[in-house]
Formats: sequence, structure tokens, C-alpha cells
Amino acid sequence: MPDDDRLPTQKPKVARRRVLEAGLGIAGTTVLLPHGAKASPVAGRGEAGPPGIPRWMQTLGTPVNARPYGLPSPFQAGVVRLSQKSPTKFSSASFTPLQDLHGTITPNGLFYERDHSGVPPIDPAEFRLLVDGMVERPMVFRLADLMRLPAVTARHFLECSGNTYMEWAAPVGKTVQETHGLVRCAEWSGVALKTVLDIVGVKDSAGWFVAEGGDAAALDRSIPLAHGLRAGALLAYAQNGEALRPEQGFPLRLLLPGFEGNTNVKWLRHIELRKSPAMTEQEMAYYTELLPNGKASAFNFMMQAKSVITRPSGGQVLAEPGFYEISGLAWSGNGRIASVEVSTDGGRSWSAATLQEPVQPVCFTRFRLPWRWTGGGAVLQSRAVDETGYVQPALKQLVAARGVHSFYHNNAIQSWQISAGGQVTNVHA
Ligand SMILES: Nc1nc2c(c(=O)[nH]1)N[C@H]1C(S)=C(S)[C@@H](COP(=O)(O)O)O[C@H]1N2
Ligand SMILES: [Mo]
Repeated sequence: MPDDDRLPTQKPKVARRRVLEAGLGIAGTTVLLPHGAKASPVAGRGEAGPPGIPRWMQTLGTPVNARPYGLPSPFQAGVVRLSQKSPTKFSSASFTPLQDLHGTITPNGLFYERDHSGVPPIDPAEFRLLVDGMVERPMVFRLADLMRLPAVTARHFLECSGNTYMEWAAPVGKTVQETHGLVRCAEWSGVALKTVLDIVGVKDSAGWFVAEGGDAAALDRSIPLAHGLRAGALLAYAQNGEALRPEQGFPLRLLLPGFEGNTNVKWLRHIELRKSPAMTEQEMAYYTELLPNGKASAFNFMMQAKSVITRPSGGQVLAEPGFYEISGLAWSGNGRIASVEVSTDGGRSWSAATLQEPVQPVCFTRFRLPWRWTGGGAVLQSRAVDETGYVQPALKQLVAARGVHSFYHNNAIQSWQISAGGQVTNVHA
């Protein structure tokens, strides 16, 4: 009698024929390794590979639903956010491991995080959003009220304007996580901000609104009303199909597609309609651009077109000459990515990369280019063009326009140098 608790035991149906050394046999496919790791043959032989029966087929596995909320494989333990080295753990950031991600969606647990005063533990039952100022009917909304309204879902990237801030003067970050990890892309759901503004009735005299967060920083930013009325502007309560994570603004955040991360106020508690901007500390003292003439420019909302090769990228090693797919991400706050070109010779020649469909506005676009590394030195670069015709600038062009005392909005072309030994490093080319 078979025991119901046991899986039927069966010999794996693998033909006992000679198995090719995997990978290396097919068109010279080779392996990307982290720095320091040694290449090992990806062979089908030995205890684990077919036709042998590995140890994990000789016992029952972990029980079904052992973790009611699923987690990645323990073998993925290295795929984590990286903490910024910062003097305080309350005003700090963490970076997304772009080098380990595929496609265009960032998993919720790997979203970069940027808080000015830590994460407030908000009980959604106590949550309230006040909408007042230049409106016909000032109103307070509970979360449940907002969730009864028609919902909208869309995919958008969100980037901190401080992304790539260390790279202005010299190549600093070792990996793409360090150089570009303050950006990610998700499927967001919520209520269109316009739906709520229509309910309260915005007065004609209003031209801006101030959004305030419910954290200890009470982070607040002034936003032009026209951007808040765009179809994509959301009061978001969900990302990638589930409620926002606490560190992303649970239970409600403002989502302003294309605008710098800082304006996407988390733990949103108050929207005040006004005639003009409030000139808050955030928008006057911090999120401004110091220009070469010593003046500062404020309200630089839009995240311009940017791209980066995530594979191969800094810290990885090409194990041996052969075939590699070059792959990366491109995005623009102004709309769709129109094209991405890739150079393997430091910008002397460029080839058009393939864009992964569908190409959506204000969303990550994955690009790919097949490449054969012959073993010599190479410098890999990518250059994005968006649908407005804007071309991602070279670092020299950006520095000529803004100087090296800039901090925010560094969207320059990134260069990864490949040494004769296959090591990939961050360089300024
Ligand atoms: N209330 C509040 N909203 C906030 C912040 C904050 O500290 N408090 N950080 C801002 C900054 S600088 C960025 S880049 C984004 C980061 O969003 P994330 O933590 O979900 O990545 O949120 C913005 N909204
Ligand atoms: Mo930010």
C-alpha cells in the first residue's frame, strides 16, 4: 500500500547517453561570475546532474506552504538592498541590486528606500488624508473611502534625483547597485489624484498643491497642479499587486510619474491647494541644483532620459572569451524610450540594441545586444534617446553644462571597462 504522505518514488527519466558539457558546448556560451569566483564546468555529470539522482530527490521536500508569505531561495541570499554609508540610520537610503534583476519589474523587497526620518508605523484604520486650501469642499478621506473610488493601474519607474550622485567627478561606485541603485520600476495601483481633486472641487485660482508626508520629517513638496491632473498622477496604495510596503509609504503615497523621487511623498496625509509654491525647506535648501555661476536652480522636477548596462557591469567577471548578451535598462520621465545604442569601444562606434516589448511611457525598458568578447580590453556604454528626441548626454557634456558641484540629476552615459582578464570596473571614459 502506498503511504499517502509520500511522493511516488520514480527513477528520473533521463536517457543514459553521453551528456555534453553544458553551456560551453552551445555556440561557446560562457558564464558571468562575481569578482573572486572561479569558473567551474557547468557539466551534466556528477552526483547532482542527470542521469545521477541528486540528494534533493532522495527525500521529501519542504512542506507545502511552509512559509505563508513566500521568500526567495536561500541561495539568493546575496541579492539584497545595499545600505548607504550614512551618519544616521533614520535619514539614509538603500540601493536596488540592478545587476541581479531580470526584465523590467523590481520585486517589492528589493525596492530602494530613501527616508528622511525613518518609517512611521501607520495603522491604516487611523490613517486620514486631508485635502483643503483652494477647494470648494475641504474633505478628510479614510483609506477605505479612497479604495471605494475607481482604481487605476500603471507601470512606472521611480528614481531618486540623487541617483548616481557620487559619480560626477570620478568613478566611485564599484557596482551598478552603487552607481544606479536609486531607481526601480513597479506596477502601481491607486486612485487618480484627479478623481479626488474633482470630488473636492479645485478653485480656478489654484496653480500648485503642497503634499505633506506623515513621517517625523513631515516631508513636503510643492507640485504644479497641471502635473497632478495628468492621468498618471496617483494616490497609490499598492505596488506590484500588494499593499505598499511600510518603507514605500504604507498605506498611501503620492506617485508622480516622471518627477524626481522626492516629490513622491510617502505616508501622504495632507494635500493643500495653493496659488503658488510654499517654498518648503526640502525644495529650497536641498532639492536644488547649484549651477557653475554659483546660483541655484529650484523645482527641477523631471527625470530626463537615462540608461545603464546592468550585465556585464561593475564587479562582475567574464569567465572567458565567447558569447555574452549585453543587457540593461533605459527610462525617461518624458515618455517612451525611442532607442538605445550600445558601444563596446568607449563610444567610438555604436550599435542599435533591441528593446524588449512592450515599451511603455515613464517605465523601465529592457535593452539587449548580442556580443562576442574576443578577450581584449573593451569599454561598454549605453545611450538612450526618448520619444521627445532627447539624447542621454556624455558625462563631459553634463559637467560642461552644470559643473562638478552638482549633486542631483546625473543622467550621464555610464562606462564599464573590461580588462584583458575579464574584470569589469567603473571608469570615466
Ligand atoms: N514622507 C516622506 N516622503 C518621501 C521621503 C521621505 O523621507 N518622507 N523620501 C523621498 C525621497 S528623497 C525619495 S527618493 C522617495 C523614495 O521612495 P522609496 O523609499 O519608496 O524608494 O520618496 C520620497 N518621499
Ligand atoms: Mo530622493
